[in-house]
Amino acid sequence: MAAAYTLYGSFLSAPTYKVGLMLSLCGLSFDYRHVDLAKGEHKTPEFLELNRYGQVPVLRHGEYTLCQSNSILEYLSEQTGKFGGATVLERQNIREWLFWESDRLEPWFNRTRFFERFAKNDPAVMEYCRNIAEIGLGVLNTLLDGKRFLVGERPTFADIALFGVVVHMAEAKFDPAHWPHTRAWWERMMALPGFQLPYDLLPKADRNA
Ligand SMILES: N[C@@H](CCC(=O)N[C@@H](CS)C(=O)NCC(=O)O)C(=O)O
Repeated sequence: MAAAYTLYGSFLSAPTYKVGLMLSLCGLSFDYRHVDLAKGEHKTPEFLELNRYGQVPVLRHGEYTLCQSNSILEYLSEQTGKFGGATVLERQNIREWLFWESDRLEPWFNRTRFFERFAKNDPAVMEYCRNIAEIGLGVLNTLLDGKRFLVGERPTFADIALFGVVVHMAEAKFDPAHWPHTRAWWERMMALPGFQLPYDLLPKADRNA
């Protein structure tokens, strides 16, 4: 029998990992469809039917076909009642983190990772992206000082969204030793039941639950 959830993505993709991690931490099994970005499978007419932006991840659940990882995390939190905020302020705080991440961290961090792992670019472009990512990592580290998780005492899907990016610190050639509060939070994330690292969690081929 098909699982209720089908995740389309790539094992190399941080946004795919965010969604996979959320599903895993919620104890939800899912079918997986590998999308080969190198072959351009995300730009085929069939895939553009699933995601008009031509990007992974996509999550299918019943009649819904969803894209944009942070938005999918919010959906899964609503569906499961897990990893959400307990109050209006906590829910706003989660959204605040997600918007900040999409603006100040994810694009710069992931481009830096891309340059280091897959294809070098003009050194000035690489340095520009790395510098902004480092400022973002500094903000994250400072705001984690004295806190167990980003919002309150419990993990929320804001933690899952941010973790899904910074987990690739080594591939982006950022030294975790520079950000000790982030490193300590990282350990707390890894201790959560159902936690898996990206390459353990995401298959390299289609898989049914
Ligand atoms: N904001 C999007 C970003 C998704 C994204 O950048 N996906 C990358 C893979 S990590 C992708 O599909 N890139 C191909 C492209 O943009 O053409 C999300 O969070 O889902």
